[in-house]
Amino acid sequence: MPDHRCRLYLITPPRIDDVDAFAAALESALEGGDVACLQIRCKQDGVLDEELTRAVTARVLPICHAKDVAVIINDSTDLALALGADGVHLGQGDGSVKRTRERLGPDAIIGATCHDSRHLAMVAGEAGADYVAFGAFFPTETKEAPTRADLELLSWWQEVMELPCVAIGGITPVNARELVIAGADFLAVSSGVWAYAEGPAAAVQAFNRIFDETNG
Ligand code: TZP
Ligand code: MG
Repeated sequence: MPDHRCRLYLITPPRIDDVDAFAAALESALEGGDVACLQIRCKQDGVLDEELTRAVTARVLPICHAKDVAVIINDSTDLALALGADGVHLGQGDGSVKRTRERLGPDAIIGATCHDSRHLAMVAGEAGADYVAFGAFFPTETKEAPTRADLELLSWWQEVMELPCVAIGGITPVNARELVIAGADFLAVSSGVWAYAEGPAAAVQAFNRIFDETNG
């Protein structure tokens, strides 16, 4: 059993057609229980939609900050800076962690996609990332994930490293427990919350129940 409580790391849905409707779904989700952060990931066919990122961020920043939920921008340090977000999530092609830290300063949250690689994760940690993200743990339709990560990677990381690790990819309340037990510090979830049959609030509640039950 992990000796700390795992937390939920929300990712925006793959499509947002109506920013106000999404804001309402987010408010509902945050009523469901503890959420550590929201990653704003607005991409169309793998390309960052800057305009939508701006619109979504402006709309949801006050909602998130009222609940102490950090806002993290996917891919773009420029946008994170321009929009006053709390941090940025970098893919392996989104710029160096070191340079990003220089630009955003010591208090910003910087996360790094590390696929299924211990090496990439150690490099990101050395460079000053606040967390490393591993995945995909399960099949997902939200993104074409190039790698599959396994539970052993989480357990190894948790045992050897202090830096928090985030598990991502196809996570739902049905399959989350094993990731928490293996040592994930955060579960990053998109469709498992927004497409949950009983709605986003029930999904957040279900995840938090699992975190409570698996907290050592
Ligand atoms: N990176 C690896 S898998 C993934 C990302 C952004 C998608 C996560 O979305 P879902 O719907 O929780 O699988
Ligand atoms: Mg990216």
